[in-house]
Amino acid sequence: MDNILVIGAAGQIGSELVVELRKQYGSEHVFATDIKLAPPDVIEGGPFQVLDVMDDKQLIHFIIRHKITQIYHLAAVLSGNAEKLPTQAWNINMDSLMNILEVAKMVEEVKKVFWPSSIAVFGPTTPRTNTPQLAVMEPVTVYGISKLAGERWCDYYFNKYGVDVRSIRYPGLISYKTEAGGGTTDYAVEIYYEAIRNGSYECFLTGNTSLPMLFMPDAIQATIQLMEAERSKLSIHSAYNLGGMSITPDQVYREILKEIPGFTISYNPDFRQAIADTWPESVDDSLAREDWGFKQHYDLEKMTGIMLKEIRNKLN
Ligand code: AKB
Repeated sequence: MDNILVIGAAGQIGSELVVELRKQYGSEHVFATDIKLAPPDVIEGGPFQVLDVMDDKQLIHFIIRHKITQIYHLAAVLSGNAEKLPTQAWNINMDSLMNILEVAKMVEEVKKVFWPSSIAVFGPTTPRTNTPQLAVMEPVTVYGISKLAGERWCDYYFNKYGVDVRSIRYPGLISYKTEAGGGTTDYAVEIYYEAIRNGSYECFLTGNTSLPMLFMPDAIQATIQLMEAERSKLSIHSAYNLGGMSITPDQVYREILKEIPGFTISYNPDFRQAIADTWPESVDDSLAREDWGFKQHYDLEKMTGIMLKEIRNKLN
């Protein structure tokens, strides 16, 4: 029986992944951890503990004590925040990953590791449409540099030590449960909240900035699917491209407008525009589809209906 450790369980991905993993593996087998408190259903639905992934001794004790066999390491400083504190972000993103890779190398019971990469690994010299899995990669953000270095380390630990580490280059993730924090794609979550709260939204990207995005249920399903895939089927041990839907703020605005007729938007691009301008507009994820069966179920229209309904329920 697997015992699963989720690091970053209070975050945008972690808070939803824990709930899904507990349905599939049993509540008592999924250990949610974070340095801050997680949403009530994560804390009450199974084991939850405050754990700092930067503390390698505490980490290894936890893993041995709870006979952990799979680790999802989701804690990271995202692109926007990383630009404000570059050296701290680099240290957090890299040291935490190295702690996890070392533990997985040392503790034989740990069979698999998941670590999220991002479309931020690409840069201004990468082809921006239908970006291939293998392309020029010259990221210009601290976050992107840390994700690219992380991918290389994952591949290294796989080849050198046989650590079975799996990863996805997530596009922007859109969800209603936990608001995103400090990313360049955050507008695509904020816009729904502000449409309901205020009926207006000031967007920090221009209306025609096209970026790949994925609705959280698709991202959670993809993540678990990749972790459950047969190792022999996987041809990538750095991180798989994942595209989802390519959308602009203007398209999201128009979709919301169909349900909230008075909704208004204004554009006031900030430093995140320069980041978005270096990222792909769309991504070729054919390898994820071929190797482990990735499928996208939600488009902009379907997602918008659910986002508005769920955020209304939450705010009420
Ligand atoms: C960010 O905007 O920093 C993240 C990402 C695309 O990795 N959502």
